[in-house]
Amino acid sequence: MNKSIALFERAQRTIPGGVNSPVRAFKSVGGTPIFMQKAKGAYLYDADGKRYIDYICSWGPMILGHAYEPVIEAIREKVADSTSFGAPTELEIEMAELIVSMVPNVDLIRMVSSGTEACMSAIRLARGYTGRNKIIKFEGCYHGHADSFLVKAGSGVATFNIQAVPGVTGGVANDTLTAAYNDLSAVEKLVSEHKGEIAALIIEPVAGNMGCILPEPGFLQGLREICTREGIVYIFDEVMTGFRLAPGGAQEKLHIDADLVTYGKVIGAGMPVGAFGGKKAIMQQIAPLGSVYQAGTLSGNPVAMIAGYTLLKELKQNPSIYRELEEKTAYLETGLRNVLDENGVSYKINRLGSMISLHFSNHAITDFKSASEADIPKFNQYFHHMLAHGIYLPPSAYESWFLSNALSYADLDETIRATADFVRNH
Ligand code: HOZ
Repeated sequence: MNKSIALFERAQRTIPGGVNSPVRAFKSVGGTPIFMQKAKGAYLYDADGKRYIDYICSWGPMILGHAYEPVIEAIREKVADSTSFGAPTELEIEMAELIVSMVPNVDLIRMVSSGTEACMSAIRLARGYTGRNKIIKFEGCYHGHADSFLVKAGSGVATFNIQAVPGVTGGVANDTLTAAYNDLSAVEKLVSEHKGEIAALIIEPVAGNMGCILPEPGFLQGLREICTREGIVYIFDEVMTGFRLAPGGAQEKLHIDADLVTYGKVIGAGMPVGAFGGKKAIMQQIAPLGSVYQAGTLSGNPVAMIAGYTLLKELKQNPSIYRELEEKTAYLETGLRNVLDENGVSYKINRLGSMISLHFSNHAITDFKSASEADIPKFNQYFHHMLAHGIYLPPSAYESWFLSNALSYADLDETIRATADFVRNH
């Protein structure tokens, strides 16, 4: 028996389902989750010491690879000064200044401890600012596990096919309106049916929680126009896209201005960090400036701040990283397309920058419905084939893959070869 099987059996005795976050559970792909021991660069090493090429990157943040030396060194140095003060530090100002210098449309930014917390706080702020209750989100988008977002959500909620989450009250669910991704007319309809009631519209500008799904030309701009016209706060959830698609995230890459932006994961270089920020007129409603209350003992934690600051500074100083990442991901895309085409496989690959996903499908994947009509059982077989070949993909067709710049072209070739091997035998 390998160690992961034994550890999973043991974990289930004290941890619900044996995992601390459901998407790790392998419940939909089947089998036993792999328990990791360490990681370096592009590679993960499991409890038995087996090596995997990593395409999850801790769900995004490891843009420069795992255990990136400058980040580790900075943490080592900072942690000796204390793990938490519960009081302000100069480093928090440096972090805020760095983010404001990198990201368009952020005048003020508040640090929190996760992407969930960032999105939850942004929605409260939008409600406080507008005096309205309802929000619009998109089917298959995932903004963390706060009650308001667990309606037609992506990620684990989609993977486990949970239709309604027990514990989310009817009142909260009724205030969350949903539309299909890329369907501007559905949003127009909601807005006219709920005139003057909608506080915010929140979206993943490139969706990463139903596979990778790209906004169609004009979609995000159309939403911008609706929000401006109707006085709705336009929120970009850049937990995955922030600092990954470009130094200024999707706003910069796609040339769209949001009113509020949320961050997580990347902003802490893998430490538990999130943030929300945006226009001064809205952000100054937050306590202690205003009375929209939001707080956290660990917000701006020094160890987390130094990790994120070190990574973001590196990304700012070396914009060539984005070109290299794009080239590597394009190389992977071309290689996969070649072997899939040669073997007559029905597939769709969606990609923007270093976010990519492969769906076994003969129709375009543009929203949650089309993603769920792809051949999920085939993806599950593919996942296990790749895992057996030392390639660690997300354990669900409803997740984007993330590349790191630590990947070598030899790693990408190995991934393409393993895919060729799969399609020849299935
Ligand atoms: N949004 C991430 C995956 N889609 C979160 C990972 C998790 O839930 O553990």
